[in-house]
Amino acid sequence: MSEPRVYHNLIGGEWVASASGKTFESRNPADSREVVGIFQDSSADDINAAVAAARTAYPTWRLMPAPKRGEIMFRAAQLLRDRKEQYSREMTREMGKVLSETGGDLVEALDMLYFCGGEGRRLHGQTTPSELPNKWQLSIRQPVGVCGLITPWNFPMAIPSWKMLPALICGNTLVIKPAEDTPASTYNLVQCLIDAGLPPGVVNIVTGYGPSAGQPLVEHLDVNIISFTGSTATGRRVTELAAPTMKRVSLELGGKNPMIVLDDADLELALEGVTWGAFGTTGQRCTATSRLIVQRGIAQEFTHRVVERAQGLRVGNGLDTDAQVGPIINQRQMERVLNYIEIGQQEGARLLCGGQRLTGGAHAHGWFIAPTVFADVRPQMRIAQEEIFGPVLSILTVDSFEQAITVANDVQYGLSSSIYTRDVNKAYQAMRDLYTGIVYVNAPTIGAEIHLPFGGTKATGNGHREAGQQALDLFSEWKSIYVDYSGGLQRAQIDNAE
Ligand code: UN1
Repeated sequence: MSEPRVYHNLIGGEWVASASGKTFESRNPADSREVVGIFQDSSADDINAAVAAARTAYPTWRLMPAPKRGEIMFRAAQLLRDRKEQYSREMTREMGKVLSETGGDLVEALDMLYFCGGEGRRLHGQTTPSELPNKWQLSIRQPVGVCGLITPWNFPMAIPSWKMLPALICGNTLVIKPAEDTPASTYNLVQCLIDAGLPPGVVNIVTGYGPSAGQPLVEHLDVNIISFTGSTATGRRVTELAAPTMKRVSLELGGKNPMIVLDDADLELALEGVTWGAFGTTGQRCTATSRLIVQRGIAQEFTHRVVERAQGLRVGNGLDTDAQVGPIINQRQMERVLNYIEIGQQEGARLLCGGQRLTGGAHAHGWFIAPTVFADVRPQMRIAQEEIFGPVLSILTVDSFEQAITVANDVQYGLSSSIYTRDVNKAYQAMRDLYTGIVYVNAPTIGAEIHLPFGGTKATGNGHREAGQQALDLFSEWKSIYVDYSGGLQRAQIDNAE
């Protein structure tokens, strides 16, 4: 095995070691003997230098015409496409998910490059008539300044792209702190931008842990926006830390996403959907299907078929083309998932399959958990309420459509939801009544596209949305402009009332 690469922080266009000289290792979750890379263990000094570099780059970047900023993204997209195979492999080594999924993660970043590149020629505002003659008015977006971006490990390239690219196209500069488990993919995406002509200091990368590197970024007086994706508990902490500086904070947090399957559903389709929604990405998506709410008439048969599917899934190293489900990201997270499985059993749910760590053979050195299904789950059990973030599906049985909607909504989260039915009236009622940021009909809870807003209600966030044109609202301030070409003082209507 070759020597692991040493990655440096990117500050003002230079690759630099952390001020303290400390580093940390990122290891392959499918084989923890393998060091994927060595990264800088950064602290406030490094964050301060990176924020200063972003601030220095800001005046020039702000004034670069937005279509030109977009052209850099189009060129970067071409490079990213050319490097897809290599970068996907590197992503599987650091994050664990299977190659087809890391390829998809990269494609999501590619889509975002094209989408935001295109926004460079739109960034639409409004023009409106005036109350007065010979007067013209419009609204435009202006950038906000320096953005601090803190990203999670489950989408190592897609989520950094969701945050970086809208920030950049609006004319902001930024500092990104990627998750300590998966920083390499952020480097790969940024390398494409640099090779495409991104000026120094516009994007700065600082790696490290939450308390030592994330916190000083959140608290920094010269950072205008924080965009964070992660757990609800950390999101709450980010809000508290940012509050004294009055900066804008966007949070993308947990989910406990339900899939409803009614008696009249196409069961084969629903089966495909729940298998993918619950066990794709090893259940480590904030959109993962973690509750299956089935109507009583089909509950027994459908549960049986779900278990059969779950047992048939091949768990292994994501680089192995035969594997369908990869490992859990790290030991701590694996133990957390196993702990939830224990809680489920103590609460009286019926464990139908999985439930244990896989060891020996190809699993000997990784963090693998067998796809797990619980039945007889009641709505108030912890495994029906709390985000597990692993390959664990809780099945709840209900008597009616109405009860299904009530149970679906009765959690603290509101990211994604789904319903399988052939009844068009029920489908429309569900679209109206499921109180989540994303609703799917006859599709699982995962698979959002980047040109629609992404985010959730309640404890899933704080009202902002990522992706889509809504992402631009986070990264810009509106400016309304009035131009009077009458040659005289015209008082506004409110100052001129009869
Ligand atoms: C996440 O898990 O944080 O909708 C993002 C999806 C993906 C993104 C998930 N496009 O499943």
